[in-house]
Amino acid sequence: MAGSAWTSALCKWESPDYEPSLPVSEKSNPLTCDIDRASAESIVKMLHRCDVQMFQEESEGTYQRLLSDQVVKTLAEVAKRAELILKDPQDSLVVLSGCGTSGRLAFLIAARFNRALRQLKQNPVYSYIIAGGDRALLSSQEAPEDDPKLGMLSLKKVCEGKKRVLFVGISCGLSAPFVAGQLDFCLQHPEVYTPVLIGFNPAHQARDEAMPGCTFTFHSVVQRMQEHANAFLINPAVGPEAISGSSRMKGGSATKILLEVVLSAAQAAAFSRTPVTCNGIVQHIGAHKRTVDVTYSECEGIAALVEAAGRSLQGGGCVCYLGWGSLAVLSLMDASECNPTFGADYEDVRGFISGGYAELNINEGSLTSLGPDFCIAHEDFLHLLLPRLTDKDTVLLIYTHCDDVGDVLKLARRVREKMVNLHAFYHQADGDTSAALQQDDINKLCLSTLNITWPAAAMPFCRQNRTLSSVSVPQQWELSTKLVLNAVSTGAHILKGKIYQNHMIDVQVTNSKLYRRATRLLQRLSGRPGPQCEEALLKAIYQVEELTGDIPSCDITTHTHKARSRTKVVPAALVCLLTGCSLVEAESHLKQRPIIREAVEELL
Ligand code: S6P
Repeated sequence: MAGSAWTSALCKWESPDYEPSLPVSEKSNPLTCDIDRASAESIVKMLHRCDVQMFQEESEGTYQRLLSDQVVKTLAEVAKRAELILKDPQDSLVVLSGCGTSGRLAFLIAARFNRALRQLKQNPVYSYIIAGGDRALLSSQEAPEDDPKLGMLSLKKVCEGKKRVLFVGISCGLSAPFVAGQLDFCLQHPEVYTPVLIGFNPAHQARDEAMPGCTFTFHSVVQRMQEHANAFLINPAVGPEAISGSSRMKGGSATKILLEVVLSAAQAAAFSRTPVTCNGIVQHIGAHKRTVDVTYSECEGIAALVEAAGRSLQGGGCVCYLGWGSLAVLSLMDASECNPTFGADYEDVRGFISGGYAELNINEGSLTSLGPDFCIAHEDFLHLLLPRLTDKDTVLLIYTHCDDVGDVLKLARRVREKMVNLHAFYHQADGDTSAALQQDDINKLCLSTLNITWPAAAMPFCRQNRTLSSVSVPQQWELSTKLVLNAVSTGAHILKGKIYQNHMIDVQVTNSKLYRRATRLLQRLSGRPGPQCEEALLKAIYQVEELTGDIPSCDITTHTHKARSRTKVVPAALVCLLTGCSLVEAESHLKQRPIIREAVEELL
C-alpha cells in the first residue's frame, strides 16, 4: 500500500461513520481486510501495522490513546497507589484479575513482580485471579467469564483479612461480567478496595447488557467508577484487532505494557528512590514501542516461522513450542488461545516449559492430573509427543541467551533424531558471544533460526538484574516473543483457511460475548436480519431443523453451555442462511470443504 493510502487506512477506523454500532475492540481493522489471502510475509507486515496503531497519538476529537496526557496521568496516579502498598505491605495486596488472555497476563505480571520483590528480600504483595481458576491459564475456559458473582467471590477469597487492596480488573472490551462483579464489590467497600479498570474502549462503549443475577451492567459500573474519586479508569484505544475481536493480540500486548509501566514505576519509587513521574511513564511506553519495531524488523524470519507452522496445520500436523523461562509461559498462553480463537484442537498448537509446573509456580500447583493436555514439561513432550511427530509437524525452540543454551542444544538433538522440521527463536544481546558455539550447533540442526539481537545498551542486566530497570530486559523479550508467537499461530491459521476477510468464522460460541459476536458476524456476512441470524445460530447449536419447545426462551448461558460440545456452528448457520438448505445439508457441505474460507466464498 502506498504511503498516504496506508496512513489513511491506519486511521480509518477512528471515523465516527466506521462500523458505528461496534466498540473499538470489536470493529474490523481496515488494514487487514484482505489478510485471508495474504502471503506469510504480508500477514506479518499487516500485523506490524496493526501493532503500530497501539502507539499512535491522539488526534483531536477522537479516542484517547496510550500516550494521551490523561492516560499517562492516571497511570502515574495508580503507580503511586501501588508504591504506597509496596512501602507498607502489612495487610495489603495488589490484585490483578481478568478472563482468558487478560487473566493469563495478570498471572504472568504478578509472578514476575513478586519474584522481583523476593530478590529484594521483600514479601510478595501481588496476587492474580483468572476466571475458571488455574486450568484457564493453560486451556480455554470461556464460560466463567459470564459469572459476576464468581468474580466477586474469588476476589473476596483472595483478599480475606486484608485491610488495603489495590484491585486491577482487566477487560479489554470493558465487557467481562466476571470483572464487573469484582469492580462492583470494590465500589461497595471503598474503605478497603481501590478499583482500577484496564480496557481498550471508551467508557461509553462499555457493554450495557444485563448480567445474570445483577442489577448492574459493565457500563453502569464504569459510570460509577467515573464518579468515584478513588477509582481509576485506564482505557486508551489501541485500534481494532487484526482478526476482529481477537483481543489476545493488541489488547493483550497493551495490557502487558500498561501493567509493566505502572508496576515498574511503583517498584522503582519504593525501592530505588526514583519518584513516579509522567515523563518516566512516557519514556517507558516509548521503550515498548521500540521493542515492537525491533521485533518486526525481523519480518522475514517471522514469516518463515508462520509459513512452517501454516504448512503443518494445513497438512493435519501440529505445532509445538518448546520454551524456557517466562518466554515458555507466553508460549503456553499462545497455544491455549488457539482453541477459542480458531476452533483449533488442543493438539494443533501446544506449548511446553522447561521445568514444568515447578517453573510455572501457579496457585494450584501441578495440574497434570487433569489429563494429557495439562502435561506441559519438556519431559512430557519427549514421552508423549515426540514419538508421534513426523516431518509434517513443526517444533519451535524459544529461549534467550540467559537460559541454559546447553539444555536447548540437547533437546534440539533429541528432536532432530526424529524429525527435520525444527526451528529456533532466540533473543540475544548485541555482542554477547557467551553461547556462540552452542548456538552455532543449534543453528545447524534447525531449518530456520529467528534471532532478535537487542542493542547492548538496553541489556546491561542479563543474568544479574532482571528486575528493576524501568525498561527491563525480560519485558522486552516477553513482548517481542508474544508478538512473534501471536503472528505464528494467527498466521498459520490464516494459511489454513480459518479466516474469512479478517473475521474468524469458526469461533467457539462458549460465552455471551462470543454468542453476540457470532450473531453479528452472521448478519454481516449473510445480510439477513438479526433475529433470523440468531435463529440459524440456535438451530446449529441445538442441531435441529426447527426451533421447538423452550429453546428460544432459554437464556444465553444455556445456549453457550450447549454450544460447548459442538463444532462449526457458525459456519453451518451461515451456509443455511446463504443457501436456504437444511442443517444436515450445510454440515455435509462443510465436510466436503473443510477450509472454511473456501466453503464460504463458494456460497457468497
Ligand atoms: C481473546 C481471548 C479471550 C479473551 C477473554 C477476555 O482473543 O481468546 O479469551 O481474553 O474473553 O476478554 P476481555 O475483553 O474481558 O479482556
